[in-house]
Order: sequence, then C-alpha cells, then structure tokens
Amino acid sequence: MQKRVLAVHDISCVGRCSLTVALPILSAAGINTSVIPTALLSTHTGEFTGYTHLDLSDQLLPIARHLSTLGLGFDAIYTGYLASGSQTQQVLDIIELLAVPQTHLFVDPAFADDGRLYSLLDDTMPAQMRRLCARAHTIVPNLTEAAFLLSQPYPGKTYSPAYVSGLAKALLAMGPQNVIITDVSFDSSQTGIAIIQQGMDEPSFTFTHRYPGTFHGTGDVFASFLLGALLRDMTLPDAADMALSLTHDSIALTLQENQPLRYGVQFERVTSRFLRELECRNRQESCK
Ligand code: PXL
Repeated sequence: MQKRVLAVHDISCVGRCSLTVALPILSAAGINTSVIPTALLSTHTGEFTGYTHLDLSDQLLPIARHLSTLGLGFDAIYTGYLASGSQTQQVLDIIELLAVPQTHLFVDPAFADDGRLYSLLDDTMPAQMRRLCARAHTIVPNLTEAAFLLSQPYPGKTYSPAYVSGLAKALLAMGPQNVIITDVSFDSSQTGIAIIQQGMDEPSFTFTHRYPGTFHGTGDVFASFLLGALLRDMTLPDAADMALSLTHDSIALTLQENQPLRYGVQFERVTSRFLRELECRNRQESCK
C-alpha cells in the first residue's frame, strides 16, 4: 500500500525549507503527502528582510476537523516550523483528530539554530514544543533546540561527547522512542548526528565532512529524507546515515555551483540517488 503522510509546516514561497522541501522529498520516496500549512511567508526568516508573514492559526483546526471526516489513516504526521508557541497546542489537537494507532508522530522542533530562536518566535516556544516532543515517536532537534527544549543554555561551539549524550538521554526521558540530534560537531571539519532509541544506554554518533557556513533549510532536508527512508522500512540508523549523506551532498553541490546560500541547498539534485538507494535496499542489493 502506498504510504500517506500529513506534513504540518509553513509555506515559505522562496528559500527551500518546510513544505517546499518536505513535499518533493516525500513524493520522491513514493509517499502521498497531504499538508496543513501553519503560516505563509514570502521567504524564510533566516537571511532575508522585508518578508511577508501570515499566521494561519485560525485555519489549522477547521482544516483538521474537515480532514477527520475523510477517514484517511495517515502513516505519519510530520510537524515542522510553527508560527507560535500556542500553535503547538493546536498541533496536539490535530494529532488527536487525525492520528490512528499506526501513525508515526515525527516532530522536527524547527524553532532555533546557532544559539538563537528564529526571528519571529518568542521564548514561550521551547516549553510549548517540549509538550509536542513528549507526545512524538521521533524527534529531530538540532543542538540548539535540544539545549533549549531542556531549558539549558546554548553550549556554544565547544562541548564534549558526554554533554551531547546527556542531552540525548534527557530528551529520550521526555517520552519519544527515538531522538536524533543534528548539527553535532566536536571539531570544525566534521558535523554529524547523535542517535538514541529507547533501550539504548548511550547514543551512537555518525559524522560527515563539515563545510563552513550557514545552510538554511538543511534541518528540513535531513528530516524529510529521514522520514521518507523510515516509511520505506529502513532501520533508524540506516535511514539517518543515508539522510546525513544526502544532506551533505546537497550542500556540496550547492557550493560547487557557488549559489547564494540564503536560497537553501540543491536537494533536488540528490532525489534520484535517494530513490535509487531506497530501491536497491528494498531488493537487498549492494547500493554501490
Ligand atoms: O526550518 C527552517 C525554517 C522554516 N520556516 C521558516 C523559517 C525557517 C528558518 O529560518 O524562517 C519560516
């Protein structure tokens, strides 16, 4: 049966993040993706000024109530950027209305990076997002979000594996089955992820080459490849490794073309590799 996802993120018209990333990546994996947009912006808020912003809070529950009459039975509900802390309660209500027992609740907290909350958000967000993360099966915070969700200060650029392990274990204790912390870097030439699942004592780490710079939307690119691969029945560690490698390649291709980084990364150029790897893994062949 074809898988079905509900993606609850903003639409940023330009700048490759949120729904303009989630939809094409999940579609490439053969997944039928429906949406509930949380806000409509002309661009993301990271490196642009003068953007428009329409908060769609008054639409979320009317849309969800109508969808609940359709009996769709989503395989996953995938949440990302929310317009405000109070939208997290609406997302919890959407989950009540639309989740069925097999629905995988996949939460990308998407509210901060590099030690700072995103421009339009206020400091009510981390505590509110914590409630949504506690309800999730899988959460994918970056290192800043992980610290903020635990009411800890951002550690800056220097921290130890034991510190990240502590964050991962504390997030797991909030309730999710799986925690993947992104943007983990113990030396400036490498970046990677920490993964921990219920039943594990310590997280495992995977790293790749790190390019200097800020790459907008790469959290969304990583999360979308990861969810796509999980819904195609890859294990969490394999899916996360593949998502990390595809995100790395999206950045590398963007840098090779010397493109302005505020427009996001060229994930479109790796979706064919994504599909190829999904298909050869399903046939249990070597993917090289
Ligand atoms: O997930 C990144 C993101 C999504 N949506 C909006 C953003 C950002 C990051 O800045 O501003 C509107």
